Amino acid sequence: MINYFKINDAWFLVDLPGYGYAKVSKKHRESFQKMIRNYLGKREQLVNTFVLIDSRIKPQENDLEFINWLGSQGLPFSIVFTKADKQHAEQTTMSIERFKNTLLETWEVLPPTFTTSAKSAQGRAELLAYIQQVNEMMQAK
Ligand SMILES: Nc1nc2c(ncn2[C@@H]2O[C@H](COP(=O)(O)OP(=O)(O)OP(=O)(O)O)[C@@H](O)[C@H]2O)c(=O)[nH]1
Ligand SMILES: [Mg+2]
Repeated sequence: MINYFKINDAWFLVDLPGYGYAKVSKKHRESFQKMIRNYLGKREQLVNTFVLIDSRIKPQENDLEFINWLGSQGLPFSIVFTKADKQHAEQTTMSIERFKNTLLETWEVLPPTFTTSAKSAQGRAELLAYIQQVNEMMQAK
């Protein structure tokens, strides 16, 4: 399911399903991936993709693969590390550093990253400010 959220009558926030970790068959996962890549690749109105990554886990092959795909297609994206409330702040920092270092093995520059929690609202202001900035840039074009 793709969920569209119309914000301020001005732009859409689109929620796509998880592309790999879901507890479904390999075949199902592959068709999900195809659908998501097709959507992102063909959507001309697309301004930015937020890749949500659980801040507790070590870099997963499917996340890295997807991020590398976005990069190879020249699709702008940012990484949102989620669930920061679920562990000590130092652990979150270490986990995110590990993720960034893994990306730096193949990429020269990192995309914008955000450390967030839906529970504590950590990172909310930063993320909203970023969205506003990106939208203003779009309007200026
Ligand atoms: N404590 C905590 N729980 C969270 C946070 N973000 C999400 N959750 C919980 O994690 C569960 C999964 O959240 P979803 O937003 O449905 O995850 P999802 O990645 O969109 O799942 P799919 O769309 O199925 O891939 C829910 O029970 C949320 O309440 C967070 O920052 N902190
Ligand atoms: Mg979801």
